[in-house]
Amino acid sequence: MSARLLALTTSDRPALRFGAGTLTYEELARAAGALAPRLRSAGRVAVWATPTAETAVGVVAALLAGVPAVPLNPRSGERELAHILGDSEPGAVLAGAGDELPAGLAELPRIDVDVRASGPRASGPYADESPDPETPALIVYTSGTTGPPKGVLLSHRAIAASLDALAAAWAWTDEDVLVHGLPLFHVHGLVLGVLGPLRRGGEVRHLGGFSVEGVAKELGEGGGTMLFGVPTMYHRIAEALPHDPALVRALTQARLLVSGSAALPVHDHERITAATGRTVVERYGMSETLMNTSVPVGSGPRPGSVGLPLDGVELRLVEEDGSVLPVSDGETVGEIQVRGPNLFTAYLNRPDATAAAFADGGWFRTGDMAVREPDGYVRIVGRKATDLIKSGGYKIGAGEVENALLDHPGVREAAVTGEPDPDLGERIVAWIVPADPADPPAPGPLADHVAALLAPHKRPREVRYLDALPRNDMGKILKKALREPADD
Ligand code: MCA
Ligand code: AMP
Repeated sequence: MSARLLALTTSDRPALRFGAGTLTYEELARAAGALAPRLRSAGRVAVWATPTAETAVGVVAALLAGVPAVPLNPRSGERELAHILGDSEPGAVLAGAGDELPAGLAELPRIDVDVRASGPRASGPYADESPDPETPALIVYTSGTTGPPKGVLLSHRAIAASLDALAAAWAWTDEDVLVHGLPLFHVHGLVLGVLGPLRRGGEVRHLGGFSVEGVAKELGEGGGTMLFGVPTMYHRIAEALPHDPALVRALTQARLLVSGSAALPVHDHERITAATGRTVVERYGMSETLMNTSVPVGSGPRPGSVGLPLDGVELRLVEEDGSVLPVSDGETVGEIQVRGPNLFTAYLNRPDATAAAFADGGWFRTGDMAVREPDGYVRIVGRKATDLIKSGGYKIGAGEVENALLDHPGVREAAVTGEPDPDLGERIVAWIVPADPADPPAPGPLADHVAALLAPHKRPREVRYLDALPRNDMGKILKKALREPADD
């Protein structure tokens, strides 16, 4: 593993393309090199993570400076933003010159990222000398079942190890041009989707935002070789394929189509393969572990499987009582636990949660339930916590949405569940006991309320009204009972 995370060179090959603007490796090195010295005293820097070159340059500058970057969802609501800022205590916020920042960031010194700055070539620990691989590179926030999101500390070591293991599984090289439209405040879009190509010396073309048209254009005539997306994106592609010959051609030409962040339904796998002859490769990861498994490139179609452990990753399935499953029979279900250089360092400020996340021997408990086929391939069958919802590839804790709903004056009681959704995988459903049954709050304002406090992707897509929530003798809400009436 190279000590340096990024392949910053003097080459005039393209590194980043966002829309019409391209930065070569030389330009990236100069822009980030100009910015990095201004960050060294910041302690940590927040990055207003719009899907732009400014975000990529800001993160690269922070890496060069050896300062952890905290990517912020630019659609963060006020409560979520206040929590992340209070928890991570950044010394400055990086943003594009034209970005309008919310009031919650007003107290923080602002540094505008100039992607055309031409400072000295990158200098500092990551250009001149071997960094300490344990240096934190990123702090990425991820939801739990209850409470506010936790900050996941990711080191240079973990990111480099995971990206190199993916490169081995996917034959990913500097010749690859990666196309995607993922948000840049999570591991998928930022670590795999931006740092991945930059580590290989290849190129990323970001669509600005996901669209089927953008994929067809950049993978087709644009010459993209790889596509990364969440299942919702592949579902939308599968829907469009029958009416879009240019999209069929684009996918057929691509070297590698990768899906992750949630399970890609077999039906969507099959529709894409039937239309293009291509198989979508699934990989399985988490903010805390980066990538754990992947279907190796060239292994043939394995819809429904997340493949084999990546290089360096140890994986085991564990029963409820902690005993390790000795069988690979494609039937016996256990929790996936992993160990390896790809793992995070800790949850920021949460030694309790960090300790609870590991079993003896340094095994991380993923909470994902799976079976192992006789040939070692892993198939995820569910999740331990029903209070974690995956919607559009975003992990959302039922508890944080419930707390936000309870802050609405029209809500007396609230419970949140996830229900199957053909597009989003799961959609958030809010079950509400109104404060005034004669005048219940309408679904739209409730969704807006959650979007404004937390983030738009955490808003309920459906609201159901009840006279009382079903509870057991202890007063605990019986979420299973909430699902049943809707199924009738
Ligand atoms: C809608 N909008 C609103 C409201 N309603 N804004 C404020 N208040 C409201 N009430 C806005 C949204 O912000 C958005 O704006 C637009 O309307 C559409 O919103 P929505 O319907 O939520 O979007 P969508 O079309 O359903 O999005 C689907 C998506 C998205 C594009 C697939 O879910 C997505 O980008 N998912 C990726 C998630 C991801 O990267 N996960 C990785 C984490 P606008 O259109 O302007 O944005 S998992 C991970 O990292 C691990 C390691 C892994 O394994 O990968
Ligand atoms: P996050 O905490 O947002 O990083 O999401 C991590 C979770 O996404 C994992 O624990 C899994 O539940 C889920 N996940 C990621 N990739 C896959 C996949 N290919 N198939 C099924 N679930 C996945």
